[in-house]
Amino acid sequence: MINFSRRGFLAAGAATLAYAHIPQFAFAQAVAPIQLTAGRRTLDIGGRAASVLGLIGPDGRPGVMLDPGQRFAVDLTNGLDVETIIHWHGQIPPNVQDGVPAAPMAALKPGEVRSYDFAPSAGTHWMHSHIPIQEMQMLAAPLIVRRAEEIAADRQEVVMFLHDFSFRPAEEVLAEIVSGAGHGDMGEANAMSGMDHGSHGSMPMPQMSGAGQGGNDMARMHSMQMDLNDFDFDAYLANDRTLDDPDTVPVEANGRVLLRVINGAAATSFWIDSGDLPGRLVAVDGQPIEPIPGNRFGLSMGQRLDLELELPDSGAWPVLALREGARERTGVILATPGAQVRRIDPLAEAEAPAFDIRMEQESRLRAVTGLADRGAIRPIDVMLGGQMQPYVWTIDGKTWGEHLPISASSGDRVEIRFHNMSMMGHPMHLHGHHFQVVEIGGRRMGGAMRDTLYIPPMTMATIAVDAGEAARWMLHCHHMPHLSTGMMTEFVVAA
Ligand SMILES: [Cu+2]
Repeated sequence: MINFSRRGFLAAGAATLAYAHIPQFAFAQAVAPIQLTAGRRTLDIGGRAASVLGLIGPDGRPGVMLDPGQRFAVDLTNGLDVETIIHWHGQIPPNVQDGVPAAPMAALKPGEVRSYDFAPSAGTHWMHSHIPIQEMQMLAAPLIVRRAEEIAADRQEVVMFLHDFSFRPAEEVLAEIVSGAGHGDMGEANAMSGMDHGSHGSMPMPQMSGAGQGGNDMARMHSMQMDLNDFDFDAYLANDRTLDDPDTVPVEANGRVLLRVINGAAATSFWIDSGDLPGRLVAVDGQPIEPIPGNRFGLSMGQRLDLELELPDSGAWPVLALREGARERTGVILATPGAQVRRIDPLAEAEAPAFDIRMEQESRLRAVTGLADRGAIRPIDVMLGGQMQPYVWTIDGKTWGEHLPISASSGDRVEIRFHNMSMMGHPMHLHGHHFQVVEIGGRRMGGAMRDTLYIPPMTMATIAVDAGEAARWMLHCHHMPHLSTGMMTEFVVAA
């Protein structure tokens, strides 16, 4: 292993696991910034060359991994021939470093280099362009910040980064989705368009009911066709590969693995299925939860899951990501030396179910460390609306530009109660904060700490957040076509 005599290597800024055991405080300030480049790369998808975007770190691999105590000190180079800007998803940087075009910093021009420097939040996070069309082209990568206890744990860490991919230009894919010609069940979706889609903050919602409470109205809503996937991508990728040629990770017999799953897809929710391997869900969105045993957990766009897996002996174990409501799947293979790896069909025999339509998974999550109790708070109601035709998705009946900001003062406890009045689910992401899920369907809970909460169709859930830096922070849906049509508002924090 590496010892102190190799500090010259560290100064090169390579953020790899190899030196993870070296105390960082001794020379953290001396470490040069990590060089990160937004550029173009070529993948092999089913034997066909695919030109995609990417965020390449100093070791030539996607993303950044930081040690405990290490600052997020990054020089980002825009190696593209178009403007870009990168959002550090799950981090709480100073607002000026948050990475939204013109909010407040302009995007980086081609060739521009910009320096970032802040104390990062630990956990499984990621980074991506905040321009939807670029995120769809895979301008996205892992951003892992390790905890001291993770370094001490006798556990191998494996990252599984998910994406959906089309050979067609992203502009064309987006245009087809937005035209309503994608697919999905328009007739049923239109059946909902007679409803009020939430243009009034005070609208009554008699049909709302809680997770698992399923009254007649709720049953009726769920029996109507919800729209799960509004585009059939050409491939679903785990670590840039399909199951035709999957990422095969060498593991030790009888070992323990921490699998860090990141859903970087533009418009696909997945179930993570570890099959024969017993697992435990130990964190969501990089935040520890009280562990839940199981071998199948799901995540929507923007969300992360940390799964601890126990390897029983030697062998090869696929860990699959199943596209919700469909047969497509992707995944990685964990294999001990010499193990026989059998091929897995990228198409399952049966469709995977819809992801968490009654928030049953979310309802089971409990934060290890939640927000301090500050008594009853009157929630701010936020309506999520929209439909397939015209393909417009709204927050409080508005799209970006005409949006109604949500206001708070720095240090205030705020509760935001999302009402999804549409027939698609919306993974809602708040910038610059970690929030706690405190209510699902009217039932209070000390739920998970997160930065992205999936609100399924015709469902209501509440988050609590302590308003942070006085600034304008984005609150938006992480479904990229939804975001591109303006499903974004601001959480405006006053001093
Ligand atoms: Cu959405």
